[in-house]
Amino acid sequence: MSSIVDMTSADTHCPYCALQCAMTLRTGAAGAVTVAGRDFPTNRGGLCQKGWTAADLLTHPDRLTTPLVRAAGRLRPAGWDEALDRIVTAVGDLQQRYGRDAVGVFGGGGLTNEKAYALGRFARVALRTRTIDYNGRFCMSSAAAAGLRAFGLDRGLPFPVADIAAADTVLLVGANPAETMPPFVRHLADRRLIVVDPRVSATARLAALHLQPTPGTDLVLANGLLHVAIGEGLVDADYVAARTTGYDEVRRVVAQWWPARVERLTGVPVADLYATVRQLADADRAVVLTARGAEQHSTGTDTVSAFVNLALALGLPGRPGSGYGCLTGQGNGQGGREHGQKADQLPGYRRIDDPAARAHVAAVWGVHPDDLPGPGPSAYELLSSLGTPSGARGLLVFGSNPVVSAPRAATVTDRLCALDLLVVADLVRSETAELADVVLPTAQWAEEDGTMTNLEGRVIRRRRLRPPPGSVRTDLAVLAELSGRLGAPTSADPRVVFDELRRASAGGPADYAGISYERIDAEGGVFWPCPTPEHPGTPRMFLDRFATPDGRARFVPVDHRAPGELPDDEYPLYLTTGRQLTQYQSGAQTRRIAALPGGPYVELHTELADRLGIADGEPVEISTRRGTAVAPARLSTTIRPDTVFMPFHYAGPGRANTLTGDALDPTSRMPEFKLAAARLTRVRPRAAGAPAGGSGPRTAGDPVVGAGRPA
Ligand SMILES: Nc1nc2c(c(=O)[nH]1)N[C@H]1C(S)=C(S)[C@@H](COP(=O)(O)OP(=O)(O)OC[C@H]3O[C@@H](n4cnc5c(=O)[nH]c(N)nc54)[C@H](O)[C@@H]3O)O[C@H]1N2
Ligand SMILES: Nc1nc2c(c(=O)[nH]1)N[C@H]1C(S)=C(S)[C@@H](COP(=O)(O)OP(=O)(O)OC[C@H]3O[C@@H](n4cnc5c(=O)[nH]c(N)nc54)[C@H](O)[C@@H]3O)O[C@H]1N2
Ligand code: SF4
Ligand SMILES: [Mo]
Repeated sequence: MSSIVDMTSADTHCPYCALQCAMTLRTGAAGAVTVAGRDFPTNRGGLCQKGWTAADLLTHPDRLTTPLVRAAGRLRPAGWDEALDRIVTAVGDLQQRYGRDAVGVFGGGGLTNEKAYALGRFARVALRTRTIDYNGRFCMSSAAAAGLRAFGLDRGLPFPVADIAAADTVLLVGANPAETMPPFVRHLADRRLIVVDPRVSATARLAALHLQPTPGTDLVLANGLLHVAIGEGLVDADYVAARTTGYDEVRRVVAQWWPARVERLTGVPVADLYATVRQLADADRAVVLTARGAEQHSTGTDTVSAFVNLALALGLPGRPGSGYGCLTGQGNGQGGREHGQKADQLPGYRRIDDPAARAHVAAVWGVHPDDLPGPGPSAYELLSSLGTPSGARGLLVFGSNPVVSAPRAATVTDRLCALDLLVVADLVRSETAELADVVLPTAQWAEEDGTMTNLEGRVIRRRRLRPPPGSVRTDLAVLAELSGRLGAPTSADPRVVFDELRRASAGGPADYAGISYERIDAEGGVFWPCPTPEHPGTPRMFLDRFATPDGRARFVPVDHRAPGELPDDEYPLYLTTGRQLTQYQSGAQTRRIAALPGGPYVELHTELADRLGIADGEPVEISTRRGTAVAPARLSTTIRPDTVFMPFHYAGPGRANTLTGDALDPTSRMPEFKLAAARLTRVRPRAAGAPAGGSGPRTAGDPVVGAGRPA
């Protein structure tokens, strides 16, 4: 295994998604970095196109190499001292005038554990603000909330990926890993695969059985499946009696969801309900997995609970080789949600409103527990209140590009523009960085050390190949520098930060105390919880007991609720959004990589296209109550005719989040990315001389960028 001293090669993991495929980086003669897949349980040597091309960004001309500060309305290069002084002065001024919570922090699930931890500490100790949340709220928060209430603890997959590869039946709900985690698909080979998706996605094409529900009706589908399981006598009564509570109440709720009624609401044929339940119940080992298609709804937490109820009734969770799991999305989507960048959280997955947790973490941080702020607003609430009397006036963004990825993005963009201070730490001039007062250039994955926690809960090492170019600093160095200037000095060394994280997490639900860089190097990763150096780590959870006070999993009665909005005469279609293979998230990284093709589009059924007179490839206008986007039509015969799909990776006229709404899940505060009522029209012929929109200079009131920043 290469070490950080050997600067010509490094064994590390991909910078993008939570599968964290293992790769070896090498520096060639001319300084170019090559990428090779490396054998690891999650990827078995495979990489997708994004992984293969990840190193292209290291030397990309768009890469930021110096800080930028806004002067006379434009961003210009500046030295670190000028940039950092400007931030510290503005932070002091805003907190003096408006209170400590007036400066906020927005983090990301792609940050290493060390960075996520340092960001939370920076907010609570250096800024002493309660205003901090992160983009994971937009990602797996509904599954996390449902996992917590059922199992008492949230680890996306409470078992290794290898268990999925050995299961007889796998039910995938709202997950499209063929495009979102391609090497994962090899684990599904020869499994009986059932996919629930309103589109015949690339993953649905691999399935033995594809259920194609109306968007937003997954909860009803799950309740219907449980109804069938009960009716067919397939409930595991011994398991339910020995390992769970609350079954009777759930049974009463699902009694009303008889198959014909479920078919009417979801569009899924009764016969498919029976087939699904039989294939799950007949299997020796069965796994139920949810992802964003089921979760990114204002009913997302309850929907996941409904699938957990089904899994519990069939006796799956905590049985070796079986279970329920959520496919976490971002590179460190798991670890990023454990160490304190969440609004309501302290390191080790502790609650910030728990006095014992506050006392423990305050002692590690050397502050008085009363000086730690309380819980803050959730991501969308934080972003949509910026610059208002109740919101923050200053914001520091690390690892997110909300101008493209936040729901109701035009509103969020206007709020970002209303800030007195916007600081963005990024690798490139993302759409959000373009609006900033100060942009801080940070190191890329191949230039830093740290740990990531993959979708399995396995803590792995990110290893540095070479130092960052020019004056570029690591995020940890930036946070340490800012903390020092604000009077709360910390270390910029990832090992030192990780050791502090271990102490802060000790005794908490996500206990990393026994994990060290040396152990990870020697063992190829360690699964949390791992409370002591002697502890072997925990690949499989809940085998003996769940993490609830009585050790039993909790059934949670959940029933159908209407989504934030439904199609009507004015907006007759369902719009859903998601991902395509070659692009990652807001696209700030992958849109810049020439080898990765892409471009916005609207996928619609040929029947709908015929009705509206739309030809394949023709630009169409798509509108919701929030606004209008324009993108080429992509005709298909496999999507539901009442539903259209857009990828969300693009800025400008094709930005999907111009269209999404702000309905939030009441428990997780997850926005409804996967459902909006929409109208589709052909683009009317433009009047001569009118601009095409989006490509001209940024001006106040621009529908895409929002108001310009004040000079
Ligand atoms: N290529 C690529 N890979 C990625 C990412 C990326 O941006 N690009 N991002 C990473 C991240 S952060 C995440 S969170 C994961 C996400 O991974 P996935 O959850 O697999 O991705 P999505 O495309 O968001 O949604 C999955 C599917 O949900 C379906 N869907 C839409 N509405 C509904 C509904 O109401 N019910 C059901 N059952 N299905 C519905 C969509 O048609 C889509 O095929 O991907 C990770 N991997
Ligand atoms: N309509 C719609 N919208 C969605 C979704 C959807 O399905 N539909 N999915 C949601 C989901 S699941 C997610 S996870 C979000 C993601 O959306 P974003 O939060 O925007 O995620 P990224 O595009 O990964 O943003 C990462 C930014 O940080 C930079 N960056 C990368 N690594 C680092 C680093 O180590 N340090 C620093 N300082 N910067 C870094 C990148 O260049 C990029 O500009 O989007 C959400 N938005
Ligand atoms: S599947 Fe995810 S981790 Fe693997 S190479 Fe692709 S983007 Fe990277
Ligand atoms: Mo995500």
